[in-house]
Amino acid sequence: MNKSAIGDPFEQVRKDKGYAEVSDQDDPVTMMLRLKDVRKSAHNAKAFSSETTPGRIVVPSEVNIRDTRQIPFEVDPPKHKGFRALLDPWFKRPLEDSYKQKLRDLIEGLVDENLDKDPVEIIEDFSLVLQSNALTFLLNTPIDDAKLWISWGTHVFRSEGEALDGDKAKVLYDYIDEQIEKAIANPSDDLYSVLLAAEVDGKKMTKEEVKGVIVLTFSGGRDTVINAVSNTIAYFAEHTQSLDRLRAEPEIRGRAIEEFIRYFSPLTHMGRVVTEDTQVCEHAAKADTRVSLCWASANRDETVFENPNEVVLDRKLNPHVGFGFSHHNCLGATHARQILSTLIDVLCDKVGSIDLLETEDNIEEWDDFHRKVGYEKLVVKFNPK
Ligand code: EMZ
Repeated sequence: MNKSAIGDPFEQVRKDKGYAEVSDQDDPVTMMLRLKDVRKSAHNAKAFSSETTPGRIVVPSEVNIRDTRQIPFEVDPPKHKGFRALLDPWFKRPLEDSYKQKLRDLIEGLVDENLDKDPVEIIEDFSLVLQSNALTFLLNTPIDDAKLWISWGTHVFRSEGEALDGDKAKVLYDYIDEQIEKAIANPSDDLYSVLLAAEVDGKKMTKEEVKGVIVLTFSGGRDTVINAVSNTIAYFAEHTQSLDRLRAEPEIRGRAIEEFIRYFSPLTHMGRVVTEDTQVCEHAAKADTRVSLCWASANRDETVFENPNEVVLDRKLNPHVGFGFSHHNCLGATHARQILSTLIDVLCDKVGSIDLLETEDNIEEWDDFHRKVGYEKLVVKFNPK
């Protein structure tokens, strides 16, 4: 009964010193491991900037595979504020009834298709399909567009194994360039057209800025959502009583979603660049070096969370940073929460139990830290209620 468990490789180092130095493509990273430091630094854009060479704040660094600045994620305040003001209302559309209904239909369809049938491989045949179809709702593009995106596989920048893959990334960039040209020729009510017509701080958005928002929407919400959905299914497979409890107590489902995000931490960490010589946990961090805010470690901080390595479905005090923290908190969080909430509703309504048949873990390696983020392969069988 531990195939669905997500461990915490940072525990000892977090307790002992609070930071860790790891290597990444000749541009080392000092990881911050405690919740307090992570929150404080996320808030302090002057000392810890997101606005450096595009791709550099991502760990592993993406400087070799992209030139486009992702917006608003690689922009600092005050410029960042104008972009968020434009984007926030659009990314809150998942709260609208019609959007919720589309998600419900999609997820119900997927579960129905797989109920009481042969085993289903969740990563490729469920989570990726769900994520890609749901992304058409977020972009407001035809649902059939998802077919092509599904053919790209679970990560747009990585191939099998962990290597960053420039050729694969180019497929996405070329596709987005093409969609932008189409939207210029034939404006519609999709996100491309809305952005192309938009102004930020009195200036029309450039094509490159529009591309930056769209690249982020594709890449930031891809493996993160896939991990969250797959981990939730694996968890219920091993903990039928949790599924039963959520069925009986719908009022705690909201808390359960936050707890899953804390426990799974679909994005391990995100970097910043140090703007002037400073200290991180009494460790000297020099100007122009990289640090990272380790959401996954902060979310297990034993000085904040009681029983941090347990899933407590109705956890009351849960100041997790699974969606980041401060001004850069996740733009797609409303969409992601709505996906998880609909998934849980549909599973409660239709699925009695889930058999866990085969798993192959997806493990990230940061030097000596090996962290499971999800699965390469997850085969289950859904048993009807
Ligand atoms: C970047 C990042 C954003 C990056 C919220 O995180 O997600 C990563 O998965 C991508 O590789 O490019 O979008």
